[in-house]
Parts: sequence; structure tokens; C-alpha cells
Amino acid sequence: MKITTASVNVCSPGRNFTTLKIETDEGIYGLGDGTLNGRELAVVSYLREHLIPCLIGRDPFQIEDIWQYLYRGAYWRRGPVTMSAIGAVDMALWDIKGKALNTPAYNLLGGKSRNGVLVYAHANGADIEQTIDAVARQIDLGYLAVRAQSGIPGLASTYGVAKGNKPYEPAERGLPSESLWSTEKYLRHVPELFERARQQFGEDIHLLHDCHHRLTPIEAARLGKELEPYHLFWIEDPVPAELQEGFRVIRQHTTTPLATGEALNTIWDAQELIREQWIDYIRMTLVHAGGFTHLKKIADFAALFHVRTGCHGATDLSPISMGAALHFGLAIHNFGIQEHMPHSAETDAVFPHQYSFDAGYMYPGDAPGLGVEIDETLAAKYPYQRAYLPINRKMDGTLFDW
Ligand code: KDG
Ligand code: MG
Repeated sequence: MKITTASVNVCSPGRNFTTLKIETDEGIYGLGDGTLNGRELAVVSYLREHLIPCLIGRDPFQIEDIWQYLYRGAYWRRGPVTMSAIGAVDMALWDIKGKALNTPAYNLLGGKSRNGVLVYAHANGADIEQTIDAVARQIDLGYLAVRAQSGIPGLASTYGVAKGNKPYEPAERGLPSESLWSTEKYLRHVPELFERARQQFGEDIHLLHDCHHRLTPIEAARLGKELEPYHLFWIEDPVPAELQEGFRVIRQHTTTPLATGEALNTIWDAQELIREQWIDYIRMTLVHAGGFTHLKKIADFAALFHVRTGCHGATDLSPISMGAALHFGLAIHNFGIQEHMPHSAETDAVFPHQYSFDAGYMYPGDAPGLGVEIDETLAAKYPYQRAYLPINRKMDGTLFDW
């Protein structure tokens, strides 16, 4: 089999998605997600100008060699743009191989290690009571694990909390919006939220929280300690993860489990975090971390150190990524949990898929390959629209982490 052509589709059914389609001389094609929220066209250009020309004529079954060719062969390595572009190619190649061998991708990864993929839902509200109501709604839908984010008194907006009644979606069309942040107000508020949540829901439900990179290690240590009585499944991204050593300080002070990695792209970004056992869950995704070929190696390395996966799964990862993540989560041994933010009806219509949710678990389906398609005619009705993630400043105007 030979790759004959490859093309990139960028569509915006409510938000932007970048999709790579690789076609072969046997009529089989594969799809890969290359979406990088707010920087979509950098990946599109990387794919069109630099990767696609190198793919034509290659045997799509030689996945490892193609991966190494694109990663090592560039000389310039790593980073979100490069790794998302390679991730899209890699996903599409696994899709082709599954279709060619007439088997779902999870079988190519070693087969099922479990019956279903435990997922966590999002719940948010303008204040604690609204957040508690939102958690209750997710439990009613059948979720066994829920991430809770609440608006903070004195702050006009905060990460993870929807504006109005719309589902939470941080990327906005136009130039980046700006929000104001106070760590002091945040640290006072979050323990109250989880005290209330445990009173309401008891111990049987898994509760999670995303700090979204906003604390220093010692602040995160304090939060972790104060949350200990409420037995969270994890706190996520307590600090920006470029400084892997920062997690050592947090770890010395608290037994609250720690998760990070959604903004990391290679094993080199996380190797100390994992080897030193400073985290419990690694959140890198197939799309931003070079696809199955690289993420499988990260998961296998993590398994040696009792670190499990907890892959990112926000709505800015397309349904192709979601489907792929479910194959991955079903197959690998050290799976922990998978994030699930349902896509909008418009997005689901553009990307018809086999995956499903039932009673807290998701299932990738048994279609060959990834089990996700793209309706190109419908996609063409939603052209790309520039959008940005917000900017965050401290109350005195200092630019801060969002
Ligand atoms: O594009 C950025 C989002 O994917 C990110 O803010 C979502 O932190 C996130 C999460 O945990 O889903
Ligand atoms: Mg996050």
C-alpha cells in the first residue's frame, strides 16, 4: 500500500478543528486530528508545507519509521506545533492500518484491558450552590467522576466557569479577552466548594479540580493539604509544568493526588515528573503528543512509576481525538481516567462517530480503525474563524498564567 495524497481540512462548527486525511492507492484513507486551540493555522501550515510532501509514496504501515522520520528528520524537535502535526499523521496512519486489517485500533494496541473507559464530566457554576447543582446534573446523567469549578467571589470571571447558560468554551472569536485573577480569593474559596460537595454527594463519587497552572508550588501545597479531608481524585495543573522540579515541593506537603501534562508534548517534558513520582496522572493527549506511537511509550514509561493516564479531552480536541483516546484508554494497562466534555450537536454532525457513553464509561465501538468520520460537505459550511484563548492578569495588571 502507498500513500497517494493527503489534505488538511479546517472547519468551525462552533469552534475550530483541524483534520488531516491521508489517502492510499488501495482506496483506504485515515483521519487524524491536528487541532491546536488558538494556533490552528500554524499546524495546518506545518502539515501542508512540511509533512505532507514527505508522506507521498510511503507505505502507511511503516508507522514507527514514518514517526521517526518526521520527528528526528526535522532536526528541530518537540513543541506543540510540531507534535500536533505529527500526532495528526500518526492517528491517520493507525486509522488506515485498522481499516486495512479490518479491526478496531484498540486491537492494534494489544486488545482490551478493560470493559469500558471511565470518564469524568465537567460541572461549573457562578457560585458554590450553582456548581453543586451542576455536579448533581452530571451524576444524574450517569457520570461517576465529575470535575467541579466554581466562580470566585470578587472575580468577574474565572477558568472553567461558563458565561451565561452556554456550555463552557474558553476560545473566543476576535482578539483575546482578558480576565483578572486573585490567588488569595481562589485559595479561600476552593476548600469550601469541596467541603460542600462531599456533604452533598458523599464519598462514592470521584471529584476532580483543575487549578489551570495558576499557583506557586507552596500555594499548591497549601491547597492540596486543605483539600485532603475531601479525598479528591486529583488536583490538576497546580503549577505551570515547565519547571518539573516545582512538583517536588507540592509532593512533600500533601497526599492529594496530582495530575498534569495537557500542555506538554513529549516524554522529555515529563520524564522527571514521572521518574521522581511527583505526579499520579499524566494528561498528555494523542493529538498534542505525537499520536499513539509516542503516547504509548509515555504510558509504558509511566507504568514503571505507578503513574496512570488521565488524558486531556476538552472540546478543543476533535471527535477524532476523542475516539482515538477511547481506543487508547481501553487498551493500555495503566489507564486512569479520561476527560469527557461532550461536543456540540453541530460538531457531532460534522464528525459522525461510533463511540458512546453509558453509566459513567465510554466505549470506542468496534468499527475498523478509529471509528470516526468527517462529513466534508457539512464541514465546508463552517469555515475557519480566528479565535483565541483568554489572557489573564493579576488585579494590579501584571500578565499572569491563564
Ligand atoms: O485549549 C485549552 C483547553 O483545552 C484547556 O483549557 C482545557 O484545562 C483544560 C481541561 O482540563 O480540559
Ligand atoms: Mg486542564
